[in-house]
Amino acid sequence: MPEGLIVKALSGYYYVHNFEGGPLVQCRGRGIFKKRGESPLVGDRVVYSETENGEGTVEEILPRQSELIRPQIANADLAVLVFSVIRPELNFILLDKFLVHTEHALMDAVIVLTKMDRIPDGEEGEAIRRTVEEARNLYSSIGYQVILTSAHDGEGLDELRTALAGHINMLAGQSGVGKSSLVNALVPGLKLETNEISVKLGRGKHTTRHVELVSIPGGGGYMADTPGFSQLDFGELGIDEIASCFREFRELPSSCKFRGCSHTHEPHCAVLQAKEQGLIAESRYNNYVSFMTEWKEIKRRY
Ligand SMILES: Nc1nc2c(ncn2[C@@H]2O[C@H](COP(=O)(O)OP(=O)(O)O)[C@@H](O)[C@H]2O)c(=O)[nH]1
Ligand SMILES: [Mg+2]
Ligand SMILES: [Zn+2]
Repeated sequence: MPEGLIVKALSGYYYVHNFEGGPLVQCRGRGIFKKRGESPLVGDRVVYSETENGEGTVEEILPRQSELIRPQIANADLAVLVFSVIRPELNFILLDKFLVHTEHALMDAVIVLTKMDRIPDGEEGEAIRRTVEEARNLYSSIGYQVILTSAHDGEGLDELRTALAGHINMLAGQSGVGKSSLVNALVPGLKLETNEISVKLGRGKHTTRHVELVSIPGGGGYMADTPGFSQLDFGELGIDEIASCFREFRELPSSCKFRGCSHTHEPHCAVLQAKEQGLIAESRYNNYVSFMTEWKEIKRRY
């Protein structure tokens, strides 16, 4: 029986993209799923059978690696963190916050800087280029790929395509940074609306916004058309999880003297020592401290 990937779910139908190509197959789920309390999700790899009317039946959900809730999607394994270099300007606090959340979700991340074509000449432009270089050096030294792009002149798009290949990708980033423009540039013929004003969803309100996966041509993987990580508080994390979501803290060769070390004042703290030695960047450390403060604030409120 053929295998494929669910790219869309709507009104009880699952739309399956066969890895070999061809049109989407409109499928119903097997009755047994309901009985077992299973429900196929966008992003699930499935085995399906073809029925006579040109439709199909999802027969089996292949083992799921992960499941995100907002947007609801299975097997998303790469977060594409989009920041523009100008308008809005690069925001390292937000970047580090996204990275905490992607690490917590066990997703790898690539950092995509957009609007490179928009950097002006002169002093302002030079300052921006310095910041971009700084960001590239810092985050690639931690182990994240950083790609400089422009949806307008095509800079970096081949590199981005290569990074996304073979993954189920999810975009994240503030509104206006160029997420939709980027997807449109990667997928010829697609016309996601740009300059869309994003509607803030009320907390706890279950507005179903269905997510769809767009296949990136040329074996380039899939991209979710709905951005993720929109609610970026630390409510779902434990206090000691924040530090472990900083990749370079987690990967230090030595460990702290005290278990449960908060890496702020304790003697023989490996993180503080690494910071002193310049192995951990000031900006990353400072953001860690402010996230810890924010975490305590949130817990106090609950
Ligand atoms: N100059 C330039 N403008 C861009 C680029 N990418 C996006 N924009 C503009 O930035 C605005 C917001 O883009 P959009 O894709 O809607 O951002 P989103 O909210 O993140 O989806 C639009 O006016 C785009 O035309 C780029 O690479 N270069
Ligand atoms: Mg958009
Ligand atoms: Zn420590």
